[in-house]
Amino acid sequence: MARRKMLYDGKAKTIFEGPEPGTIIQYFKDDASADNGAKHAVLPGKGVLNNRISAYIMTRLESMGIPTHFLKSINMREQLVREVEVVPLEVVIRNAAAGSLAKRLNIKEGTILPRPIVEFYLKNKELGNPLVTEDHIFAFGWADPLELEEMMAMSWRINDYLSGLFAGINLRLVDFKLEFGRLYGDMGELYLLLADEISPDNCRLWDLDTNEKMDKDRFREDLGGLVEAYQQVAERLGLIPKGGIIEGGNINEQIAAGLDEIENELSRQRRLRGINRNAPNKGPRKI
Ligand code: ADP
Ligand code: AIR
Ligand code: ASP
Repeated sequence: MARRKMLYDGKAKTIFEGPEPGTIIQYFKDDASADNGAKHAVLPGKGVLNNRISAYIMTRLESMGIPTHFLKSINMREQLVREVEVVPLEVVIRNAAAGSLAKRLNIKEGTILPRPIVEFYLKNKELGNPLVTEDHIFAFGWADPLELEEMMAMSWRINDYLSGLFAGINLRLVDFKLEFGRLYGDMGELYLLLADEISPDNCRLWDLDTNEKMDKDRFREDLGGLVEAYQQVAERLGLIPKGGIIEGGNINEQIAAGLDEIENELSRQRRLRGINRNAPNKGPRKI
């Protein structure tokens, strides 16, 4: 097989050129990082679990009307997604205080917020992904008001849906981070898709009975047992067999390779809603 072209080597994923124009492959690595890469470890099995969890969540979201970049899983570490122009913002939704919010405003970790709070961070590693306001976003052109409105509407719906999905497996969705991307139709019209990944790397998930942390805070706070926790999340979601796929700290490649493929059956027929007012008004169209 010809060597694939690598497009980007990130902290947790490598991006390769896809088989068709407009597609890319996300390869989920076992690398864990925190503090903008200052802290790093390789945790065998993490990539396999995140690939699977994210593929599943993206298809669930697609089925309730959220357009996502996910097309299908290729193997235990790779998935095919639509290539998008990533909006340079991280959208964080919080239901309870934790992490940087708890620290910044001195709120006790776990305090339920009076209402979900949305925050935006600029995706800029050199600056350490700073918190920004809507005014910054519009003034510097990182997104326009229509795009931001669409991203926020999707984020609220995702929060409602995922809070219920995780509550159903006895987990509290404390907070999470989303990334969105722009896709242009052949008439220049603009669509926004949910991109990147949704996994315990970018969601805080606490066991509802014990408050045990089942997400990347296990690594950030040196609690240990990250892969076991991610495996527990995948198991509760019914994505891996009971008993798990980790043996002696390593992934059982045979079981992992035999897991069912996940396919986003809705993505190819979805009639996306263009959000660009200036685009020719042809109504929803297939892409
Ligand atoms: P980081 O960039 O923080 O090191 P990752 O290791 O997760 O993060 O790398 C994945 C990169 O791919 C991210 O920068 C993310 O914004 C980008 N990305 C995610 N989904 C898509 C997509 N559908 N098209 C293009 N880029 C994407
Ligand atoms: N997040 C933000 N940047 C990268 C990630 N993964 C996620 C965290 C957490 C939420 O966004 O995983 O779920 C809020 O993070 P913080 O550090 O701002 O409290
Ligand atoms: N993923 C980011 C980093 O590597 C931030 C985090 O998740 O804590 O620093």
